Amino acid sequence: MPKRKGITVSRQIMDSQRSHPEATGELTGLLNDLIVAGKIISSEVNMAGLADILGQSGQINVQGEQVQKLDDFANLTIKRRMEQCGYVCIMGSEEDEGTIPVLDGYEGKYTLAFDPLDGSSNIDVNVSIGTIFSIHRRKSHGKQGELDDLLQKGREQVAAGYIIYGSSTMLVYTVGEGVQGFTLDPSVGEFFLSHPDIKIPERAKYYSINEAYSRYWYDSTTAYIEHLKDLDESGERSYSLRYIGSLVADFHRNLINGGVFVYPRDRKSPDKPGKLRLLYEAAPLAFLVEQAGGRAIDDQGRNILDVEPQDLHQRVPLIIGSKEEVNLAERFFTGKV
Ligand code: AHM
Ligand code: MG
Repeated sequence: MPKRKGITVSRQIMDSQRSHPEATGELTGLLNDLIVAGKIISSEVNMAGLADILGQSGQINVQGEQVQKLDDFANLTIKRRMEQCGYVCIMGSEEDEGTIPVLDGYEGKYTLAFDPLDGSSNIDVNVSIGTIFSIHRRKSHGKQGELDDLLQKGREQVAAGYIIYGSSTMLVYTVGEGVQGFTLDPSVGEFFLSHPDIKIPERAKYYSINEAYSRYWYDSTTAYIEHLKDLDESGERSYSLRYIGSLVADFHRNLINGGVFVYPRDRKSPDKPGKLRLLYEAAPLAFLVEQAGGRAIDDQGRNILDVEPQDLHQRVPLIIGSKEEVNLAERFFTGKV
């Protein structure tokens, strides 16, 4: 089906459902409900300063970090809407230690893993933040879903995406047929197709890494980043550094303009494989980047989509972005340079 700029996201989702005669409409329903949750969060994010909702709630989340009020709001908004949507059987959220059941009688055939508000350290300072989501088909046959339904490889995702609350609110998603980007027109409350068939530039303009941790980097990380900082053959500087500290915002910029984002493991916490979580941060973005022509690997050169999840909140070193730069990183990280 042709994708015309300006069509609504519901039209686009319906069109992609029509090209699959076997589809039951459940994924369409799920995405539509998730989008409503995203619009509610977007409106709350925009009101944050005014509504005096900013600031920390004082609670500590399962990752041991301070939970901020908007995180709570986003988490609750998604849980409340999706537990009764009838399309999911179990959920996992960055903010909840265990799995999240759905209401009795509303069990559906999909699972939902999400980071309700990624980039939480940026909430108070008006910097872009976002919601990341990952959808799988359930495997178990009981009534409620099980943890194992969530612990599936990224490769088996049915859909994934994010909503970024930035200078405008955008929804970027894939159902495995390319990547579509929509911009929210807040005056009518609709997402309109603004970025059809997004392709990430093959060469990166930017690299994104937290350089403050460089003293703890392993040699492979240092060598790779030093290589990026070197002048190219013509004596020019090839890259600029951009690091927002919201994965979703760093990823979005790199997706549109070309870039590579690196969050490696380091010497400070050798037992911790980086910071980012596989199920609701790395895997959904890996699905998107692959659909857009890019790549995502861990520091062993493994495709993120092939990493077997063992735990709901599992962390994974992440190298993601433009194909050529990820190929280059792979050579450094796997000792082939
Ligand atoms: P969060 O989910 O609690 O917001 O944490 C994840 C965030 C990512 O958005 C971002 O890329 C990373 O943490 C930044 O971490 P650091 O401050 O260590 O560079
Ligand atoms: Mg996060």
